[in-house]
Amino acid sequence: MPSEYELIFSDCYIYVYPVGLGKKRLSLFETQIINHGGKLINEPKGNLVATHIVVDDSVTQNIEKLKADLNNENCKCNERTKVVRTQWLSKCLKEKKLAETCEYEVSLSYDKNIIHHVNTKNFLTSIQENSSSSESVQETNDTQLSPPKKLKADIAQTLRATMGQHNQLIIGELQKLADAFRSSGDQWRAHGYDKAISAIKAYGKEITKFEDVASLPNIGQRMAAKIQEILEFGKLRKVDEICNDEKVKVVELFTKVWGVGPATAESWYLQGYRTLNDLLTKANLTKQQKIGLKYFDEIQDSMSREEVESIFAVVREAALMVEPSLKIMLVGSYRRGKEMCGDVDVLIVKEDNVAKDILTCIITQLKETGFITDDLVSMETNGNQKKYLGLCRLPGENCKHRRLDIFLVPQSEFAPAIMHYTGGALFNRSIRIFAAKKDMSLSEHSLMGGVVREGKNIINQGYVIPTPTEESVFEHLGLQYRPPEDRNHSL
Ligand code: DCT
Ligand code: MG
Repeated sequence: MPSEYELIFSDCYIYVYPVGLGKKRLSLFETQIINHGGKLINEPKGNLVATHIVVDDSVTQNIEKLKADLNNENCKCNERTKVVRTQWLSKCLKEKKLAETCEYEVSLSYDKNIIHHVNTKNFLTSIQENSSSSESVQETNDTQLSPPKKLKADIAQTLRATMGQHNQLIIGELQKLADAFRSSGDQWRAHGYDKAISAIKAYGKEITKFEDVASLPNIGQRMAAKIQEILEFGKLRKVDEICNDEKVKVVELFTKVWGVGPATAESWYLQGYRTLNDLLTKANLTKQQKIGLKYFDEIQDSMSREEVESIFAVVREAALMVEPSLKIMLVGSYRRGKEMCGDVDVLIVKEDNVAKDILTCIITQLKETGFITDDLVSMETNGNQKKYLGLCRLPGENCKHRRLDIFLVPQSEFAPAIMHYTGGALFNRSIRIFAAKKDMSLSEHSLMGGVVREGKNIINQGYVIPTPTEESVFEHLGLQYRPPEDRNHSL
């Protein structure tokens, strides 16, 4: 047990009743109890009597089920056992002492059906069977039995099993808020949560207490306090408030439709639309939004790296038939090593002197075979880079429609382009901000030096810095090279 923890629960035998908690909150509470000297009652065969049973708020709505479960399984109780809400745990952790339970108790009339008077003989036998020889057996009486310390091996095992889960729980809660703020159009707040998530991912160690996050970059006092709340309660009250709000839920659903931004989603909400079916039957939809709705489920679904590779092979073959000198590569989340990808991002690099309208030829080819099924966006930026966004489907009965993005760039822009389309979005954003601080500017086209800004406005574009490789972009920025798999969070 790490020495910096206060041994708040050293005299407690606590059963955390799992119903309504979810795996991650359950494991978080159990770890906190163990870290703070408590013993868990989680073995159905054990004869330990719980001093406390910790339950989720929702349990109070179905006390009969709680009673039945306690009667049937894991836990032994007696008249002194306190059934308390999770907030009691939080209060103890906050005050670093065993708090009074009265405010948090769940009334549960102990009839004799749920009280297991423990047979002392069995209990002692079980202690002797379970404990290591060096651990002493405490004196007991038959109303309040004091079981021995839980085996160290058990504790270590529980801690191992929960490793990594706190960070996931924290990230999960913060992500819910980031998504809600983003879909409501509050990009500024959403970015704040993105940056905190990024910092937690970059931290790379398990977060178990406030001090772990208080000094991390991009995590201010208020964010740290939210993380502390998650560590204590296993969830954020703000998530419940915001994410359970009908408007937020509906707007979030609508912004998931391809081609729908926060303003449109909100106006649909204000027009009284609440479901995807309302949109389909009543809303005024653009061509893209119609496609987004038609393939809503398929687009939401992410795909394996193998599927990305199969789609890429089809695009690659068509592209090489159009122009054999092209360089074709997978970028986006695939290049960053993600196990599951939201879409297929393909970068095609052409020699600067190749003139023909390559992208149109490739798309025509892929449509003729039925591989590309729907167009979303086809565009040209700065007369040079070209972009195609659409939907495709591999042959075969069970194959789903997948989002396919193809970016065509000239060789002279290769390095900034591959960096941009590899992403991730947050990494791109932070490296651009970093460049700006050095009077440079980084885009998908180029790295510029000697840029002069007045506030947000660029008053002198500066000059193009030659960057033949990604490494050279990092070098000019004075940064150590980061391989794509290390670009899943901000700088
Ligand atoms: N990009 C960006 N800013 C954005 C969106 C995208 O800089 N707001 C860049 C970085 C990644 C690249 O474009 C491809 O974008 P997506 O396909 O949307 O993202 P992804 O990282 O590939 O993730 P996913 O698996 O969801 O496609
Ligand atoms: Mg992608």
